[in-house]
Amino acid sequence: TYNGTWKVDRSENYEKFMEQLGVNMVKRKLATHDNLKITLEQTGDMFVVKEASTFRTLDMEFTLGVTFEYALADGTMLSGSWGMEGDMMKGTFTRKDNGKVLTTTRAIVGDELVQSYNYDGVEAKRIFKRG
Ligand code: MYR
Repeated sequence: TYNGTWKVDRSENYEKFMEQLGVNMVKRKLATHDNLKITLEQTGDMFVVKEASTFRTLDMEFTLGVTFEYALADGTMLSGSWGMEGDMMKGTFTRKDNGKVLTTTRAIVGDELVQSYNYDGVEAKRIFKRG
């Protein structure tokens, strides 16, 4: 189950990924230490998500397979949805400003939540521990 609170523990290639997204250097440096904390609560196909970081706090919900909008911390708007493939969450989102696609997955690996991100050929990971 994905339910619970997850605190980012480490990241892989996240700065390159943000650079590809067009995030400037100062923000990339800040985002590397954003203390991201995500709380997920799934009921059937519906997820309630609380996001907290040094940038903002955000409460939202989505339903698997249903398109919704999501703003990145810098205001970049994405539109897309999450789905399930076996036990893995797979999200496909499109940037509203340039039409490029960002894909992301969440999987539980051991006692960690591993989130992968892919944009424009650049892949990154953030690994979360229960907190
Ligand atoms: C959620 O389930 O947490 C809400 C929906 C997430 C949508 C896609 C996430 C992409 C995040 C990319 C981070 C890039 C930061 C520069």
